Amino acid sequence: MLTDRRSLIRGTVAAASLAAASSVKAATASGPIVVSTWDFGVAANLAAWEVLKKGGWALDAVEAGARVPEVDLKNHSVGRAGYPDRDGHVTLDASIMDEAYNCGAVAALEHIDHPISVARLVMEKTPHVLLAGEGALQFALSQGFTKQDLLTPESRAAWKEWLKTAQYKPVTNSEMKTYGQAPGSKMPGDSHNHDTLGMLALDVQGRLSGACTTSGMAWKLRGRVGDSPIIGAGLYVDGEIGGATSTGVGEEVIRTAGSFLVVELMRQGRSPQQACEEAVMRIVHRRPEASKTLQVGFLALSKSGEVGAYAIQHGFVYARCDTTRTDAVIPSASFLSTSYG
Ligand code: SD4
Repeated sequence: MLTDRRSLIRGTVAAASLAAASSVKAATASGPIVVSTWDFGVAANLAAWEVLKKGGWALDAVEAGARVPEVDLKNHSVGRAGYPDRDGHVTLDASIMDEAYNCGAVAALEHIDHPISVARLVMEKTPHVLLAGEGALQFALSQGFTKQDLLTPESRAAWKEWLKTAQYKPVTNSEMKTYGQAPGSKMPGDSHNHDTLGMLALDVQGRLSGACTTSGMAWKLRGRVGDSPIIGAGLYVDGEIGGATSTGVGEEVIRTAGSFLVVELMRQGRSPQQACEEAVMRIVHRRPEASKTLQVGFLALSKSGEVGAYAIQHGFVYARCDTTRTDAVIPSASFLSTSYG
C-alpha cells in the first residue's frame, strides 16, 4: 500500500523538484541562501540573512538563526519553553558544523537557553565534538552562560496535563500549522509535540554551514538523546558537496545515519531532492510499519545552492531565504499524501 501511494505522488514530487531546482539557479547566481525546517524557520532565516547579506560567514549565520527559536516562548520544541521530558526536565540537543568538517554539539543540556552557542564553543574551544548532560552544563557555565529555569508556566501546565495519561505517543505535525498550541488541541502540544530547527546556509563565498537545535521529543525518557546533536544523523555538512538536516522522530534518523546518507547520495550524483527522497525511502523500506505513523523529514542544500526536501508524512514545510525572497515557506513533497496525526 505504501508503494502504491508512492507512485501516486511521484509526479508531484518530480514537479516540485523541477520547480525548486529552477528557482534556486536564479537565486544562487546573485547571492547567498539559507533554508531551515518548518515555518518558524522564517524568523530564524531572517536573523541568518542579516549575516549573509553583509557577506558574512555561513557559520555565523546559522548560529544567529538558530538562536531565534531557542528563546521564542511560543515554540515548545526548541530551547527555552521547550516541552520537558516525562520527569519535567527541559533537556536540549544542538549541533553545528562548518564547511571544513569542524563541528560541535551538546546533548541533554539543561538550564542553558542557547545550546547552539554552547555547541559552537565545544567546536572551537575543546578537542571534542560532543558534550552531554552535566558535563555540557559545567562547560557552558565555564564559558559565561548563566543557569536558567527553562520550564515556562505554559510548558509546566502542558506537562501536568500529559501526566494524567502519561502516554508517550509522538505525533506528526500537520500541514502549515502555526507552532505553539495547535488549534483544537485538547491539551497544549497534543498534536505538535516535536519540531526541530535544522538550518543550512551557503554564504557569498560559497561556504556551507549547518545548525540544528531542539528540545527533542516531548515527554521523552530522562536521558533520551535524539538525532539533532549527532553529527551525521540530525546534521551533516561537507563543504565540497552540500549539507543536510533532519526533523522528526530522531530514533529513525539515527538508525539510518540520515543526514550523512543524504550528503553521501549527493556526492554520488543525486540532486538534493533525489537524495532526500532516497533517505526517506530507506526508512520507509526498512521500517514499513513504523513509517505509517511517524514523521521524518530531510532538508538538503548543495554546494551550488540547490535545495531538496522530502518527508514521510504530508505536512513538512521549510523556510527559504535568498536574494529574491526572504520569507518563503515551501511545502515539502512527501511519501504519504496525508498525515496520520
Ligand atoms: C528528536 N528530531 O529529538 C528531534 C525532534 C524533532 O520534529 O525534530 N522533531 O528526535
